[in-house]
Amino acid sequence: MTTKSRFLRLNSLVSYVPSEDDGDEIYITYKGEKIAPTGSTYYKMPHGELALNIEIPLEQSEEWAELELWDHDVLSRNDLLGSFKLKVDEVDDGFSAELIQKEPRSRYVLNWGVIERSSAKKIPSSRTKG
Ligand SMILES: [Ca+2]
Repeated sequence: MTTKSRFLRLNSLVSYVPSEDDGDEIYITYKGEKIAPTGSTYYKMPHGELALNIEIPLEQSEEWAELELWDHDVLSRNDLLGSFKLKVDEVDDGFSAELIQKEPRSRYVLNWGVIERSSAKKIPSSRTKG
């Protein structure tokens, strides 16, 4: 038996106005955990578009996903720039969401979609002691 799994796909992040003049040091969290970038502390965000190509598994019943966009700072606390609230109950690619700003100087747009994919049987999670 195969089941279908939904994934939130983050296509790219576009910076129109960074909060810092030389560009922000961006990372993204979901449910309190950093999901991007995976290989480094942050993306040095250029003006323009940054490809993300990240997929996040969604719960079957999940209708909304909220992502937080942070700016990493070395000398002060990291700034929460704002959040993206995404309605993920529909399978479709090619959505855009504007950052709901916490930090009024910055303007970002996230290009995203929801994809569905057949997945193999769940691996049994039972374990034997020993
Ligand atoms: Ca910074």
